[in-house]
Amino acid sequence: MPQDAIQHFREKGFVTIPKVLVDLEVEFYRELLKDAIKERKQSDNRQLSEKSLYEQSFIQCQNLWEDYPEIRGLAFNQKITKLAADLLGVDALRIWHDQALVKEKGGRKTDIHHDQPYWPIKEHATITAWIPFDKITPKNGQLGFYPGSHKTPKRNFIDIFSGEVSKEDINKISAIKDIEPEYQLLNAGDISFHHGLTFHEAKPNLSNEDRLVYTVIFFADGSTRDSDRFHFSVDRPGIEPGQAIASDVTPLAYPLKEIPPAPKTPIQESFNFLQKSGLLPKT
Ligand SMILES: O=C(O)CCC(=O)C(=O)O
Repeated sequence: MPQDAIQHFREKGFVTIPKVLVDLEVEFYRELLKDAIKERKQSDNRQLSEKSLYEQSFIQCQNLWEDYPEIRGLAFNQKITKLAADLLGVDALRIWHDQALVKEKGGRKTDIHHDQPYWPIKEHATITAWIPFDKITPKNGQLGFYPGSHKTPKRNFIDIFSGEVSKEDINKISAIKDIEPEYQLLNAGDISFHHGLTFHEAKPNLSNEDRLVYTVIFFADGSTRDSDRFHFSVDRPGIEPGQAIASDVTPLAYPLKEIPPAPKTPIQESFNFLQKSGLLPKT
């Protein structure tokens, strides 16, 4: 890892590392992901216009690593996890969750937000690897970051789930005041990393192709749950506020002795509707 990439990440809260995956890996995982998403979303026949505004930003399938053993090779890829650990400056990482984010052709923008408030993790050593399987241009859902916004430790919960985020709400975010987003050009194989506190957004997909992206979120081993805000990654294994977040739902991702098996912790019945929607694993 070049030192200037670490410097860039620490200063700006994001960085793109070029050519992490070779062409063969890109082709292999692209096909696996497409099949997995098709299977997860097989009962969803809605047109884009029939979906909620949030769902018009992307099709979302979480914890694919559980259902699809071959996708574990990507979620726990040691080239990626080592980069993530070095950028955060930590010795060991756990996976929080993975997800496919397909911005469909014609899909709307992804509203501005930062991620950490969605996660009940007390510490701030969190990072997302955003892995595109298409070339990312200004026309197909390009990701943009607000440089330095991760340095403000305040967590602003932005509700991107229930409709367009209003100008009024955006104006309240002091961490992005007078800052313009920096949009990222990426080729398939390149990986964009962002800190959990970095504000970001993505442009609409004005192209004729769906934009296929897979992301994996990691957090420093030893992190603890800070609140009872619901999250599948801690509520499924019953981790209470104050406890270390360590279970087979969020296994060690770096360093890795061997790729972990699917979690044994069962998925409670209350998650049935999210399983049926294809968001969560089947078993
Ligand atoms: O891919 C997108 O449109 C948004 C990605 C995002 O918000 C994230 O990975 O945190």
